[in-house]
Amino acid sequence: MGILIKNGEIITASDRFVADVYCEEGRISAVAPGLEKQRADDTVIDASGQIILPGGVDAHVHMELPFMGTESSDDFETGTAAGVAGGTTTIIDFVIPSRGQHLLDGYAMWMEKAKKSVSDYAFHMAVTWFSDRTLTEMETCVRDHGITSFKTFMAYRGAIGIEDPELIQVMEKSATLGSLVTVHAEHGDAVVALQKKFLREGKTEPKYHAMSRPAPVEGEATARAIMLARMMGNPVYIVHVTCKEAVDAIVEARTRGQVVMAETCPQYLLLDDSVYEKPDFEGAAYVMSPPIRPKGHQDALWAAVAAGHIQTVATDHCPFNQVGQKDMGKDNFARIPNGAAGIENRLGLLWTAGVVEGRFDVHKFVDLFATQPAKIFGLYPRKGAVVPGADADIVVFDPHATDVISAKTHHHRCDRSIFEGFQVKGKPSHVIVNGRVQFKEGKLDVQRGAGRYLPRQIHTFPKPVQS
Ligand code: DUC
Ligand code: ZN
Ligand code: ZN
Ligand code: ZN
Repeated sequence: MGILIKNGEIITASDRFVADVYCEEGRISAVAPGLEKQRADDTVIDASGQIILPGGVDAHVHMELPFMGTESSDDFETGTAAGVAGGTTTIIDFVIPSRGQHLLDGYAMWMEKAKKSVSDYAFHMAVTWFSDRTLTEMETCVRDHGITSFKTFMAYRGAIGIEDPELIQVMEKSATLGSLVTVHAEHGDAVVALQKKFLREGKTEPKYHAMSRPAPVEGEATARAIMLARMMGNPVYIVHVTCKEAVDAIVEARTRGQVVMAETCPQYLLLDDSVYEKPDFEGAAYVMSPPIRPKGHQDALWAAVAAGHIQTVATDHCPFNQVGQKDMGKDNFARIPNGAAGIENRLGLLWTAGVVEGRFDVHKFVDLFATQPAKIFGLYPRKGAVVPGADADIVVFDPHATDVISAKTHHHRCDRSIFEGFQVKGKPSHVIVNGRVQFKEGKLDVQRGAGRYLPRQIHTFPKPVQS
């Protein structure tokens, strides 16, 4: 049986037009006005007055990630299901091998965990330490498993972070493979020094997490990563950009013609560091790295998004419960597990704050939400597009509906929402995943294990204009 979506307005990264969409066998087979049912048992969705969007691609999530003595609280099933409820139908998670674990062993472990996903998934490979196998295993990742991007952490030294000489090696190898290096940019040594200083002074509350990772920590590392990529001749993608200092480094490089891409997240666009002043340890819910920034940085991020210097908005979804996880750091901010939930909220927040509030147009929205992440990470046009031949991952979006975000009603397996009480305008009425309606009028109907692993293509980036 197929699905026929009638009379919706299709919005893509470049166009908008009213047409019908027919899906069969998991794919979009036709996009045209006046389509008819093909079979008696076809499902027909009347999308009059609604918008048709490609399913969202969240290029930065961490399901069941072992981290800081615990594990992120959404597994691949609950986390991808929450994504579907929020119009995200593809995730790119990270294989993060522990020290001593080889890349391909990490890959096997993550493949096993991710089998329960309800929607499709891909992986970035984090290089967290070096062995004599690392470089050849990077080749295997790209050639045999379609893992065409590598993640590096300039922070978290001694755990998953690497040193500059190792980052340079990853860049050198990646340049020969045509893959993309992505960077978590924070100056690891500076963070450790500031953490120690605050703890020595008896400053243990959540707000000192943010104060131990101020904007210059990120600005310095972002600029350094960009310069290293320039020297080694690599394109580079900076994950979760939060501050003006990092934006300045990115804009400077892009203006010179260097191929630098950047991602930010709704929490960095919409929250400011007053969240760390909440009483009763509630500030811990906002402990993530990089932290939420003081007022002012958000405007710099919006401007960079509008100008195209930041190309994607992902979530860094990495939930931890306040009770039983965040409270591990009750007496020491450095022990609060870093991360928060967000995969379900990206669509509503970005549409509301971006389109409804007039910061950018609908096409930019689709680009940030689905098309650019799919392109940059080698999933386009199978993902990120409403065209014949693409996977049938579609959001039927009601722009008139409203919603209030709350931990009481979200699908994240997490006891807090960092967006508690946020009002959003627009909400999916139907979410189609791989040709099946998996969310309809507020209710999920997902299938554990229905998601498939997505090997990714190599995306060819333009050559730098000048280097
Ligand atoms: N930052 C977080 O807040 N959580 C997971 C990893 C990261 O870089
Ligand atoms: Zn990170
Ligand atoms: Zn992350
Ligand atoms: Zn409506």
